Amino acid sequence: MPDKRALITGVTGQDGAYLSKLLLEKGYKVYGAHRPTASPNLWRLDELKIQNQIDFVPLDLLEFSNIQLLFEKIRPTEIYNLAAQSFVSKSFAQPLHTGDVDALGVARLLEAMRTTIPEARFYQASTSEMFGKVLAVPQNENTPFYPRSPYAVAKLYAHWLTINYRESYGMFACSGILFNHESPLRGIEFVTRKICSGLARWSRSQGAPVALGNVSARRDWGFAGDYVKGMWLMLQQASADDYVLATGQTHSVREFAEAAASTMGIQLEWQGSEGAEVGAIDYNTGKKVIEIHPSELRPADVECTQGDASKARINLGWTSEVGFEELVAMMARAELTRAHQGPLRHDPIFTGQG
Ligand code: NDP
Ligand code: GDR
Repeated sequence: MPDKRALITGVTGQDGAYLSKLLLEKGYKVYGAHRPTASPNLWRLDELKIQNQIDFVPLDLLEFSNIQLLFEKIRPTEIYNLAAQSFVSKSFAQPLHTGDVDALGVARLLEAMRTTIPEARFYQASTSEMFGKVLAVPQNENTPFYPRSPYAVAKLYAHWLTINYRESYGMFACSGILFNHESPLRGIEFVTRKICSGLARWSRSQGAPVALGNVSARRDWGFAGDYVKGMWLMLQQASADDYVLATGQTHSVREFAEAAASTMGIQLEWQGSEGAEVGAIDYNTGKKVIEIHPSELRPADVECTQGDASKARINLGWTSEVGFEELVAMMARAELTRAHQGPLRHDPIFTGQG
C-alpha cells in the first residue's frame, strides 16, 4: 500500500475538490468518498481535471457499518471529514437531518476510526458559525461559542467530540475552525456565488432581479484554495490541535454585491435606507438588479464574523493569500464566462432561491 493514503469525505463539494487537487499534487493516493447514489455530482472534480485520478468509494455518514468496513478495507493514513449538510438556511428546515449528518455522522467516523485505525490522523471541518452571536471581536480558538442555527449547534457537538476523542484515546484528531471560504466552485445556494451567478445572468438578459435577504450581514471571506492548505498542514504537525483559519477582514453582503457588480460594469444604487434596503437598481439604466426578499431571511442570523488566525500563522506558517477584491473578481469573471456558455449543466439544483 502507498505510504500516504487520504480519505476525503464530501469529495464532491467545494473543499473536497480543492483538497483532492492539493493532495494529488503532493503524491497522495486519494480516496474520494461520495454518497452512494447512481450519479454523484462530479462537476467540480471535472472542472479541476482530476476526476480520473481519484479512487471513488461510497460512504454515507448516516450508516455506521459502511464507514467501519471502508476503514478496514482501505486503511487511510489521513481522514478529512468535509462531508456535511452545510447550508445554514436549510438546517432550520431540516434540523434533525442536519444533526444526524453533521453531529452524529462525526461520532460514527470517530468511533469507526477508534475501533479500526486509531493511528490514522483525522481532520474535522468545524466552522466560524460556532461563534454565531459573537462574544469577542475578532474570534480565535479561545473565544466562547454561541451558535445561532441547528447547523452550528450540530457542528459544535462534532467539534467537542473531536477534542474528546483526542483527549480520551490519544487519537490524532484536529478541528479546523474555518471562516467562510469561497471560489468559483462554491455551491450555488451560498450568497457569494448566488450573487455572482445572478448578476452575470442579469447582465446578459436584464431579466429577473437577484433575490437576496440580509445584505447587512458581514463575513470574513477567503479563498477555498488557500484554506485546504491549512487543513493539510494541521495533519502534518507533531501533535494534534485546533486552529482558526481566516483572513482577519470582514465585509458585508452589500459590499460583496457592489464589488461583483462593479467587475461586471454594473454600478449598483441601493433603494431604501441602509439596513432596510428594498433592492438595488443599475445606476445607468434604472433597471432593478437586486430585490430584497423576506423569504431569504433566516429565523436567526450571524451578523458579523471576523477571525484571528494568528495561531495558524505562527504554528503552521499558514496565511490567507487571496484578498477580498481578488476573490470577488475571480468569482464574478468565472460566472460571466459560464453565463456566456449557456445553462449550467452542473447546477441542476439551481432554482434561483438560496
Ligand atoms: P459543500 O456543501 O460544498 O460539500 C458538502 C459535501 O458533503 C458534499 O460532497 C456532499 O455530497 C457531502 N455530504 C452531504 N451529506 C452527506 C452524507 N450524509 N454522507 C456523505 N456525504 C455527505 O461544502 P464545502 O465544501 O463548502 O465545505 C466542506 C466542509 O467544511 C463542510 O463540512 C462545511 O460544513 C465545512 N465548512 C465550510 C466552510 C465554507 O466556507 N465553505 C466554512 C467552515 C466549515 P453531495 O454532493 O452528495 O451532496
Ligand atoms: P453562511 O453562508 O451562512 O455564512 O455559511 P451563506 O453564503 O449562506 O450566507 C452568508 C450571509 O449572507 C446572508 N444572505 C444570504 N445568504 C444566502 N445563502 N442567500 C441569500 O439570498 C442571502 N442574502 C443574504 C445570510 O443571511 C448570511 O448572513 C457558510 C457555509 O459554507 C457553512 O457551511 C460554513 O460553516 C460557514 O459559511 C462558515
